[in-house]
This record gives sequence, C-alpha cells and structure tokens, in this order.
Amino acid sequence: MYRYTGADGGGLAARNAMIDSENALPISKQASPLHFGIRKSYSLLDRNRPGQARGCRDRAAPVRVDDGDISPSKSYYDRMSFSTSQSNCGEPSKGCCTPSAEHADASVAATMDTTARVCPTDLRAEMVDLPGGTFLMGTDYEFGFPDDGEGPVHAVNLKPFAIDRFPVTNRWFREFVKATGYRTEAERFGWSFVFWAHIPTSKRATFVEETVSAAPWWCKVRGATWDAPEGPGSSLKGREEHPVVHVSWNDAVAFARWSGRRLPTEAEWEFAARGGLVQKLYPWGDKLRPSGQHRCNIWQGDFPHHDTAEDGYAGTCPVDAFPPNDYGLYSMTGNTWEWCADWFSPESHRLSAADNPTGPATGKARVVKGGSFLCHKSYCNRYRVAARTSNTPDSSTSHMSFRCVL
Ligand SMILES: [Cu+2]
Repeated sequence: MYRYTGADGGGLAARNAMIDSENALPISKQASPLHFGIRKSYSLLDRNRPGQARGCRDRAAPVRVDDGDISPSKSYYDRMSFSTSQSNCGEPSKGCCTPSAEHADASVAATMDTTARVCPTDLRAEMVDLPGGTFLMGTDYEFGFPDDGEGPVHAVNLKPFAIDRFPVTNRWFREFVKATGYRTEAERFGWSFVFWAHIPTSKRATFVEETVSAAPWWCKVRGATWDAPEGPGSSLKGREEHPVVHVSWNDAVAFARWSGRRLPTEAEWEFAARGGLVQKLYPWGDKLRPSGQHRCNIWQGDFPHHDTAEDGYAGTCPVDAFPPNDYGLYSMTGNTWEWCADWFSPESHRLSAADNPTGPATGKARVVKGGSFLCHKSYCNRYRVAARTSNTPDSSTSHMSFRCVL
C-alpha cells in the first residue's frame, strides 16, 4: 500500500488521519491514470518534480539562487508515469497542480443549452480591448518545465480581441446561475476537489471521502460546489469578488456562451498575461517580488503543510487584490488557474500554427494557465506566464477558474 511519507517523516498523513494515503489505491493500479473509476482514485495531471523534497537534495537539480524566488526544476515526470513517483527517495510526487477526476458516467456532459446571447453591458465594461499582433510565446527558461511543452519560444500572430479584466467572479457566476438555472458538473456529480487545509478541522472526518494518492492534500469532498467551496455549510460570504472555483471546463464554456463570449485560446491568454512585455517570467517582469512586494497570490511556507500567507492570502483572494499588468489585467498569475479553450499537448508549441493558433484538434485534457494560490517555488513553479498544465474537461477543484474573451 502506498504511503505518504512526507519530508517531515509523516507529513500530512501523520497530522490528519483523514488525509490518509491508506485510503488511496496503490500506485500500481494507476498505470493509466486517465482511466479509473469514480470515487476510487484520482490522478494528478501535473508534471511534478522528483528530487525536490527535503532529504532528497542529492537527487535534486542544482539550486540556483536568482532573486531568491526562482527555484530549480530540471526534472519531473510525465502524468502517465505514476510509478516513478515512488522511486523518488520513497516519496510521493510533490505538486500543487490540478487533480483530475475521471467520472464513471462520462455521458453526463455539461448542459450546453445555455442560450448564447449578447454580452451583458456590465460584463463588456469589465473587458480590455487588446490589439493583437505578433508576440513571442512559450519559454526556453532553463528552470521551467520543458516536458510541459513550455517551449520552444515561437512567434505567434493574433487578431485583436477583448479579454476580461478579471477572472469570472462568484458574483458573476451567480448571475449566470440565476438567469439559467445552470447546474455545474460538481453539483451534478456531487463532489469536487478541495485542498485539505481549507476543510474545517471538525468536518474532515465526515467530509473527506478519499484523497489523491500522488497528492494527498487533494480531498474529494461531497457537496463542494462553486457556492459552497469548502463543502456543505460553507458559503461565499465575503467572497463575491473572488474568482469562481469548482467549475469544470464544460461549466466555463457554458458561462462563456451564456455571456456571448468564449474561452481564450492559450495563445490569447498568454499574450494577455504578458502585458506587452517580451519574454518575461511574470506579468510584471522577471522578479517575483519587485522591491519586496508581493504581486500575486501564491504559497509561502512549507507546502503542503503550512501556508504562512505572507502575501495576505491562504486561499483565493479578491480578483483585484494585486496590481494589474500593463494591459490592465488582474490576477493573471497566482490566485486560480484559468481554463483555456485548447486541448493540451506537450507538443502544442512545436506544432503550433503561427497565426491565431487554437491548439491540437483533439485531446484528453484542456490547457490551464497561470498557477494558483497553491503554487510554490519548491514544488510547482508554474506561476509564470509561459507555464502550463492541464486537466480533464469535467474536473473541478478549489483552485481553478477562468475568464472569457470576445
Ligand atoms: Cu502549481
């Protein structure tokens, strides 16, 4: 049986009986993590990095100290190679990224009957018109994740488009639900993934049905939905202006159609996130904390045990909590991952069309960009504009959201 033996000798499992990897399937049963039954095990659609944990420094990539914020990331393993995660000093993989649920009843597709309409005036007013043009997409950054398909750097030409200034907020998602009666996939499947520390201690014993074997901090919580993000009894009080979470790609598309818009292509998202800067790591430049100031909502502290919330937030934050980039766009990195329209492939950039690329024609998972409040330099340095990961279109978590384009 797979055991989580965290860097501190017991990790999450030792601290919380419910975050118990004994409940998870042995990794050997996850040879094909994209094909498993509901409520049994979940995959982590993430290319995590072996050798990054404390005690494994001998296997870690050499540490380069940039401005103290950039961590090395030379090795990682592919999503289809779960078994390798155990060969890493006997430790599970480390990653904060997106757990994926393959629902047993795949025929339960999102209700797409939300009639497309003209974008509401209020929503249009919160969009920024961008000129398009040519930009350099992707990165060859030496401490990036080449196996994610972050490179090669290539020139992309985009038509003009408009993009939401902010991720879609709970307030706007409520408008959508009120107008359409839409039920998200988390609501229809009955559960979603919640980060362990955000589940009230007193509720963990009853709420947590199972955890992700390779990332036991991800808990399956019945009743976790967009308007009850930590499970039954939780609410959005005080979080109206936070990005909506527990929305699948299908849910995001439904919202986009209702609002007369669509999801951004990855190229559009990255163009927007770069804010006109050329080949910078972040939407504001290359330094994570210019002048010591936090510019996005990510993890500080000892992942996944303790978030010091030095940036002010341990979970999601208001969409305008940090300054915008030069295009006036907020929350492009950190806070929540954002769904893009494209199918994911590590070969996307290599095979990409130069003009208005839309990604591969088919796939199993959709691109998500931007990183989240869980990303930490020692585990998942994906709060960079070129970073990318993916998740299956019907998966939802407490750290994935979206914005729309027109
Ligand atoms: Cu991450």
